[in-house]
Amino acid sequence: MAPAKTLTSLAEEKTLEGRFVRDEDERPKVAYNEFSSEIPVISIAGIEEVNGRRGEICKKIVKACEEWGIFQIVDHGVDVELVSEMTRLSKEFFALPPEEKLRFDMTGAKKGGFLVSSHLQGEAVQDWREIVIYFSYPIEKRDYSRWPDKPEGWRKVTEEYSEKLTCLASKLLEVLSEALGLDKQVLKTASLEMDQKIVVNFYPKCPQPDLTLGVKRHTDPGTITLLLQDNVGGLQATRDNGITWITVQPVHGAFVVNLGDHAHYLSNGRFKNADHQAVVNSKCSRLSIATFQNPAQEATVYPLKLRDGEKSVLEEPISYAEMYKRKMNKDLEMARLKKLAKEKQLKDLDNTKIDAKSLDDILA
Ligand SMILES: O=C(O)CCC(=O)C(=O)O
Ligand SMILES: [Fe+2]
Repeated sequence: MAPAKTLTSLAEEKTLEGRFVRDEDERPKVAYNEFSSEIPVISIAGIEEVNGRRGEICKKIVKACEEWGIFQIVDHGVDVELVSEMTRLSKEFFALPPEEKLRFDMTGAKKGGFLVSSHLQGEAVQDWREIVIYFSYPIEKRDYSRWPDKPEGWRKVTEEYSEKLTCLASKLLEVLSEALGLDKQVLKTASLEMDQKIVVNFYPKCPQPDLTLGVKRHTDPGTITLLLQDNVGGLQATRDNGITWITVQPVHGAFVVNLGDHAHYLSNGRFKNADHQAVVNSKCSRLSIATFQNPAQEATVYPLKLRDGEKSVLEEPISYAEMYKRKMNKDLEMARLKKLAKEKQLKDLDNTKIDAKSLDDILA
């Protein structure tokens, strides 16, 4: 049998395998390290002090949600030591030999584990990344057999990290709920029992980074995502439908907060769902840890409040499962149309050749 292949081995090759090469219009437009400071970095120290800093912090968060659907937070209270342990263990996992990582191979719809790229959307081109996924909440749905047992200490640290990040996400949802003129628990309650999924992304250095993406352009489907990134850079955002991009400046100890489709719909479009992607580079690998807070499958997706005369962005209330299905189908349809357009282009090119040939015949 051929030796098991992960991306880490492909990183040493001179050229990029065809399955990672993106169409020209999808390729990176801005460098991984050309940082922009457009995304605000907000200190949330004192967020709980109703008669203190809370009002001022909330204003900044809400403005960022209306403009970008992305902001960064510092002074969030998650222990630095915990964050650095989580990072260390993640790096150690990806440095394991391929056969060790592939013991947790997630292909075949297994609930959690290791994947090369993420080929979940039935698309032809793959992302340049390796990932580990855990489903951490609700607790009774945890399947520890899908959590890596190496490196030592992984489970304990991950459990603690999951818990702390759920609390932090809840605090942020309270702010957003109040900003919508609702009681602070409403946004969270709308998720029924909130799910949490952690995706650890490892992007090995890439032989031809200009031709590919670490994660293709997307919006996260859920409510809110807390992303921890190292100091390399690669997260990019657009707010003009992919025409211009900015690279988010890595800030040590910060979490990047992304709003997802669920929050966008519940706020009736007032909050943006962050349109983003990750690019890679040829110099070094990059690590990011995305913690997704998602509603339960049966939670209802519909604006929580409509002002007088305001029209809903959704025609009817749907379940989160239905919202997700429609999103996936739309992605697949886009991929199909793109493929058709490409085939037509090739065919037209062939016909031009035939036409030129007949012209030669006539002239002969
Ligand atoms: O690694 C990053 O910067 C982005 C990852 C991401 O968008 C995701 O995992 O959904
Ligand atoms: Fe994302």
